[in-house]
Amino acid sequence: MSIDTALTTPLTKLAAWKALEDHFKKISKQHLRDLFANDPDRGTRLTAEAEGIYLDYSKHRITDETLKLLLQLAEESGLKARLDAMFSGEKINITEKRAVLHVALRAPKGEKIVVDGEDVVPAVHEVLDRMAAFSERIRSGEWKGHTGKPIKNVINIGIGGSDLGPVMAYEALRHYSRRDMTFRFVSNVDGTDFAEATHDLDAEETLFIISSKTFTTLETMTNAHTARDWALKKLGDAKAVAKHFVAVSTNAEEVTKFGIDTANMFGFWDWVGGRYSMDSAIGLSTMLAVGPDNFKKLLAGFHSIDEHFRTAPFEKNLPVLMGLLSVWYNDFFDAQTVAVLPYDQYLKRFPAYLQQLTMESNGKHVTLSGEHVTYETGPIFWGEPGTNGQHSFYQLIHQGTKLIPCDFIGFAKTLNPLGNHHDLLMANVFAQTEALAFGKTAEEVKAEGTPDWLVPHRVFEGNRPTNTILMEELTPEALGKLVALYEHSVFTQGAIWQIDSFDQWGVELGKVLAKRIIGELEGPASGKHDSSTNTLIARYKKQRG
Ligand code: G6Q
Repeated sequence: MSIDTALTTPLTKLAAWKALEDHFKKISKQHLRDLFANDPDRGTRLTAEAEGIYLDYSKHRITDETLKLLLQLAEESGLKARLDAMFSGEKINITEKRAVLHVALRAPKGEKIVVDGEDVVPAVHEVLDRMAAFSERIRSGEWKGHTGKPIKNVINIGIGGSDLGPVMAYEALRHYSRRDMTFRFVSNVDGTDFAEATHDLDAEETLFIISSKTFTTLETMTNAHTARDWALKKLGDAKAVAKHFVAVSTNAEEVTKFGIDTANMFGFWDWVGGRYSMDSAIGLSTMLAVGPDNFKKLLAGFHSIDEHFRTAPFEKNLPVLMGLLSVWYNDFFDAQTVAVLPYDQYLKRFPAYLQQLTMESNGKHVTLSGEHVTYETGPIFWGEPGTNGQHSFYQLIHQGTKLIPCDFIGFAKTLNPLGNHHDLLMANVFAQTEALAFGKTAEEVKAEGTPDWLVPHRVFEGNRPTNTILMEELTPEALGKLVALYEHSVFTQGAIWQIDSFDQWGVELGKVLAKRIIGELEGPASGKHDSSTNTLIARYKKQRG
């Protein structure tokens, strides 16, 4: 079905949607205990594997019929046509009239992706090559700071998409990073962020990467100017900027105005959304940390899942399956959130990264044609690494009144073999998904000798759905695969919901409103706000003194 045909029919009028509504009534009360008992092969059958990612989706509240209808929904929604449109450079971000081509950032040399009549792949590789050459100069010590010392500290200044990917990737790939160098990330306009990131660093050995697609973002530009003052105060010469500041941006004019030579600027393009940019030049800090070869492996991982998403039949397509299951809970079970639970300490920032990827992409209230949606769109994403979360919020997932589908992510091999730590960690993954699915009945609790009055408190209803994502080892390649898996799952969901997953008008409003009030904090108050805002501004100014 073409995109246009798909979009002329509202989602809730599609045959598959109606069939799913009826089907939901029939199976919503079925328990995973019974689904497994009646189907001994379920745990091997309802799984999919591609590019080293094993996805077990058997512990979901679905039957073969559910899957059939969800796949039919994907067909009727025109997912294939939308996916092809993205890969071929069509302007599918319709509100910003932009192509959406993060997949081009990891396309190998020689592939061809055309936007506005121009093949963009050669330009992608030209920037990657410049990044690699620069990284080698910094890492080898050939690049010297203003006073002749090699660079030992790298600080990325950026926010949102220009921060969350780099921080997440640095933490995730710390095992592969240069241990004799320090990497820090400043995002918040709260001066504390900058002060703490720099207080123990020597400016002579510090490089700032100013990462901003627009080079006009309030937080980033404030931090960038503070960084320049900090560096110049210590280095005492405006010429030092050339050796201690580089920029990652699409805005050469503003970069020049700031005082950074465009020879030290790494570009990207308007068809890279901020939250999809960690594999563009925005990943410069990642490349500096892990080296160009590992960065290439990261890109290769992304690309392998791009190809899988583009070519695999939907019933075996990991991002499509994950996206459809997310729609199933979000729209039929009314689940409000999804918990992402990586059982790997290196992935501690992965949930925060996914929060932006998923919520900024699919937190939309109108369809592509501007109609208010009549169904739920993007769920709230949240999470923490296991096993830490087990000792805090898992209580609510197990015994609370809310249904929270969870993604458990684990690796067969650890990067830090220490005694039996890894087996203990992974035992918890398997135990948690088992407990969430099957729970513990009153009979089982009683059989343990629990007094009657305590039995209800110790019952676990189970029937809590989970994905288990198992991979061999957390390598740069594996990280690329994992991120691409979620990117394309987000795409799948957005396509079904008929929304623009690639704009972010909700973010723009905050940027405008804050600018208006800054003037009032620094000058006379306007008194033109509501009574609450007027009072808060007045009180702040009085207490601030
Ligand atoms: C991401 C958003 C947003 C953006 C930041 C930073 O998709 O657009 O998070 O990345 O607002 O923008 P700049 O890179 O332009 O500073």
